[in-house]
Amino acid sequence: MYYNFDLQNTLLHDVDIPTKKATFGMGCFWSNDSLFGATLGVIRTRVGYAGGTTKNPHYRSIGDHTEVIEIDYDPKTVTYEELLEMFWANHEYGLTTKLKRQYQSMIMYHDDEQRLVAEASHRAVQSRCNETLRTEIAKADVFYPAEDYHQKYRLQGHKDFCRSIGLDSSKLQTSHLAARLNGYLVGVGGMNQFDQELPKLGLNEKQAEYVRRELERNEGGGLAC
Ligand code: MHO
Repeated sequence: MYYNFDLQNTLLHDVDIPTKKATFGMGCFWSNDSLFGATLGVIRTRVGYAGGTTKNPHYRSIGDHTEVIEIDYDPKTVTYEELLEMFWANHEYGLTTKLKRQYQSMIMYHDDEQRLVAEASHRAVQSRCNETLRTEIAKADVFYPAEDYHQKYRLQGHKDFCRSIGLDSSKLQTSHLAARLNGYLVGVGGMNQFDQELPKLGLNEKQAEYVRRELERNEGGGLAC
């Protein structure tokens, strides 16, 4: 495979393969969106509110809902077990951490298989953890997508770049490229993975250079909200 620097490439917004869904609440959804977006096997991400009873939650009127990320993943490339490992490794879930309902630690399963795997992983983490886990496991119910400005939040900070890849509101929750860039731009995924994926993402050389510069600057910097 070679990389053509001159031709106008097709940007990889749409990936049409069979996917499964995973839904996690693990604190502020901006950072989780970047974390999972750059994970191999993750096809699309969107952030929103779920797990509560109040109707039509919004960021400023979230009611009893929780900030969650909904992931469309290719189960042939990444397993639910692997996504759960990332879940446990990337947020606070001890009962002594006092957090509001907005940031509840939550696994929302989409089928019985996911439920069993989630329950087993909960037991395994609990057995090596001194405090009681605050993580809830519940059946995925209504997911309310968050406002556009919360989707791919880190990527949207790069206005001109977003314009250059044609990112409009119709693509914020569906674009594979946007999910990836939302991670790479803050240093998630790493340079090697970015360079390997570059030929299929369809970025031109100027865009690729922009991403490399940001990736290098932010790598290892953490994902604070
Ligand atoms: N520290 C951020 C959290 C945003 S998040 C989407 C803020 O206060 O705006 O919960």
